[in-house]
Amino acid sequence: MTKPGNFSVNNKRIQQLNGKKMERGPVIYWMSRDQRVNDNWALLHALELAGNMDTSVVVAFALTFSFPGANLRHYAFMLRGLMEVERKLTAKNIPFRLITGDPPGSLAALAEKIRAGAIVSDFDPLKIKKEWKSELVKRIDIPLFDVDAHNIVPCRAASDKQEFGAYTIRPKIKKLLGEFMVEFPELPSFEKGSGSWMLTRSDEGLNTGHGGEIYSGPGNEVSAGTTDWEGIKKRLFASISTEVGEVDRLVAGEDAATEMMNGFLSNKLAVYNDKRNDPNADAVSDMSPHLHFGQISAQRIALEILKVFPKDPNTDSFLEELIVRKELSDNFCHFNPNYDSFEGFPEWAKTTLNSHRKDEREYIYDTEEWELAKTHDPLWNAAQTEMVTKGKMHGYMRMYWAKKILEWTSSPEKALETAIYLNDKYELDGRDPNGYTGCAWSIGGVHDRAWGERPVFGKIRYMNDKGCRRKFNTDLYIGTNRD
Ligand code: FAD
Ligand code: FO1
Repeated sequence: MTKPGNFSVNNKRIQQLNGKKMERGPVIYWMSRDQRVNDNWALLHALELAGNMDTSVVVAFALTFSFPGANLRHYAFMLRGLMEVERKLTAKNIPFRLITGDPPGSLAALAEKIRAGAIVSDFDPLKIKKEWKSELVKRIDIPLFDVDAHNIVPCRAASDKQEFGAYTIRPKIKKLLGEFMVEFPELPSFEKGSGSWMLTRSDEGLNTGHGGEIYSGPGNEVSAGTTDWEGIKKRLFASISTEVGEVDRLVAGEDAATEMMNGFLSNKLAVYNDKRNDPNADAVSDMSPHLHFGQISAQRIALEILKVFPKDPNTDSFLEELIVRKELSDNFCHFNPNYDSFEGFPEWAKTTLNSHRKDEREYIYDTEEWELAKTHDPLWNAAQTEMVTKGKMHGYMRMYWAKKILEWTSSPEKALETAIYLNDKYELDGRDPNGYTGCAWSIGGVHDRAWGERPVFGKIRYMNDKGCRRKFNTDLYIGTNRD
């Protein structure tokens, strides 16, 4: 059994977050943002580290019951994807461990328990993940690596600062695409008991036979062998909000994501450029929930397009969204810690919004009226209803939806807070850098320019229902999204 020592994971994807030296012991891949087995540079790097050190790999997912803004709708989708991850890893004889409790603590406990030699995490620009990693670094004496498995061009390679907009990051990304848009190496299978690729003796310690679960510390549990998903779900669903129902329109998991990608490429890509801004046309990929949970790699989607489809306005505009827009969001969140507050807006936007703070608002709604879609505007109510009932608002409507919240709320801060609250509570793809950036673009002019000045908006780009009516059949959209 040859040990794959090198999966050609480009070094520019990898950053070591502490100065510790590799020790002899299993390598933990701490799966978090990129919840998939195939096309996962972080998993591949953990395997190549383990191969070079002649040791084994354990994939661990630290499940917290209190992920901000997350509820039944999101956890149900995520857990379904994780169950498939465990099945796929087990088929390759790569052990998977679901650990619960506070992630930094439970990771440190697992590393201690199996005397791990290193931990590999996946890059995530959100503050919560940076906090988890800096907390973990304080509790371990082994290397913690961070691998960008989410972006085609790694966020830290594309730029070393916050970019002004798509027009400034696009050339930087395009210049590097040749280096990073490569085919993924095949993920090998590891025969059971194949010498060093099996877990070291210490892992046996995990399987202590307490019904398959051991407790590595108060509140921290480590599954062993196959995870007791029903038990986990029972405990999790008893402790989170179940007010927002599951979305059954979209099937979770890596296989379903691949099927959806193939369906989009063969049936919808050809009309994407013309129809993508028409919420009545089923012309967009619907891939954002699977991308958010990392159940498919954006690089996989791009590779499949470039392999099969000729360069044309449809592929260009889809890849612009999938690569430039999506990676611009990571750039914004990574370099701007105020990505979810008024402070994070560009200076010109703060100035203009400040000078219109006292403007008379034609309407002022409170959170409950927004949440229950009880405004005077049937088009806005339809967009809110689409998000609440289907778990995914059409991209064009998200801009209109957020801009009306700015127009009919007492302050820009309240507007941003309301938009993020509703977006993260109801969007299956919420709690994502794309969402914080989308709200900041709509309300605070991030990545946009100044437009003609008007009440409340100042020079922030304005949208109204007349503009929507010119673009698509608003009555049809309202009719299909009635509560
Ligand atoms: P497609 O048009 O098929 O695009 C394919 C992929 O490209 C998307 O899945 C996404 O990864 C990326 N993409 C497309 N548009 C954008 C964009 N404007 N910015 C960044 N990436 C983009 N996206 C989220 O993933 N989560 C959110 O919570 C979210 N909230 C938003 C809130 C507002 C106010 C706005 C204006 C935009 C928001 N977006 C969010 C961005 C965008 O609307 C969605 O990514 C898109 O609608 C997802 O649907 P799709 O996958 O069918 O899109
Ligand atoms: N990541 C984790 O590592 N552990 C979790 O328990 C967890 C829960 C969760 C719930 C909803 C949600 O939308 C995301 C969640 N994430 C969790 C993070 C997710 O994996 C993504 O990394 C980020 O949300 C996107 O950057």
